[in-house]
Amino acid sequence: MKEIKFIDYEIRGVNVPLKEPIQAHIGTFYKWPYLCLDIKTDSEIVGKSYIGPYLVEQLPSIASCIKALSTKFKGRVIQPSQFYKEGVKALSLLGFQGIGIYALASLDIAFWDAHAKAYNSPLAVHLGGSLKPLKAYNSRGLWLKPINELANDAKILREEGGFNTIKLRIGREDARDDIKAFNEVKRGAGSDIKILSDFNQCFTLPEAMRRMKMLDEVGFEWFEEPIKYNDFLGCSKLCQMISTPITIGENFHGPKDLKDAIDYNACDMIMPDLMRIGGVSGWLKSAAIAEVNNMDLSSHLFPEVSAHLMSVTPTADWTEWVDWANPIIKDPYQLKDGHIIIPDKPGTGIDWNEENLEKYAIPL
Ligand code: SMN
Ligand code: MG
Repeated sequence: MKEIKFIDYEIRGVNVPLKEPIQAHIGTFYKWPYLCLDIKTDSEIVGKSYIGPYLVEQLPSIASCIKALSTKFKGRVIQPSQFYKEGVKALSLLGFQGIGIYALASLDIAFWDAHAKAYNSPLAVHLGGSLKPLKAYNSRGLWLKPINELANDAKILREEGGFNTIKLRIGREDARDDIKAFNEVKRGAGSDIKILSDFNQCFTLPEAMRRMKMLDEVGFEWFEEPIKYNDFLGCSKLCQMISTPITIGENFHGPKDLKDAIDYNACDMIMPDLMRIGGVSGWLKSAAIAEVNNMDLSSHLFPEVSAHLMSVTPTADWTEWVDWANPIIKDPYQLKDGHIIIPDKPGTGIDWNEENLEKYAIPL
């Protein structure tokens, strides 16, 4: 074991082109923005993290929030859990939600990476887990695009990682088109493919009631975010009437939101997002809450660090795979038979592809 001190940090912004544009009810994106953080220590160890806060124009405000929060920790021995506790306390004056928690997550992930590196362990092992591959679904496609393209896309998505599960974005104007889309995915990827679905909050509650009843028997493995993300009461009504499991969670800002959703019976399963839940520390607290509530937990985006965390999540279900950050990662994570392989390297195993960080750089 080695005690290491946090000395300084470097933060870089990038906007990375996507192989295929994202077309969802939350928007159309051709590029995906990231903030890449390097925590410098008094040793050779550098803690690294990335967050992807959706809105490229907000990167500078989040970067300045990281700067303000980081001053608390400078010159101190890195203790991620203690730092998280102090970070949350600091946010009580800014607000626990939004860019404050994104900034805290960015620091927290990098501190945990450095801490695991100081013990020369992969993060998953450092936290008490293993390098066992995690079952994953492919989520990097099947957007709200012409239905006649979905069969071919689904075949490609299945084959590129040996996946048996993929996610389809739904909530088309005509519900019959969602059913057609489902059938096209089955036709292209094979009748044994499992299909998750995501509405991305496109309905009002009455619309969701009508539409989800029509789709309930189609065979989707889950329905994701049918209505506004924080309408827990509305979600609980949907859970009462729909038999397909309903999942929410990518918009939980911190573990308290996750607890509230469970208390409301707002979902049948949950899917926190590493950035919004508060990084590694926020995740670990959420995983404990999920465990005592017998609630299956899947991950949202950030497949690399999420894979480490799913390894220590008692109710771990699906790890979401997207390859959007691959261009900025030196050795992108590998897939095998529909599973994500955690690299046998100290920390998270994330190092930068410096050439592409420069190529896609945007000023902060
Ligand atoms: C999603 C995430 C990021 C961009 C578009 C859509 C989606 C998901 O909600 O769960 O993957
Ligand atoms: Mg979603």
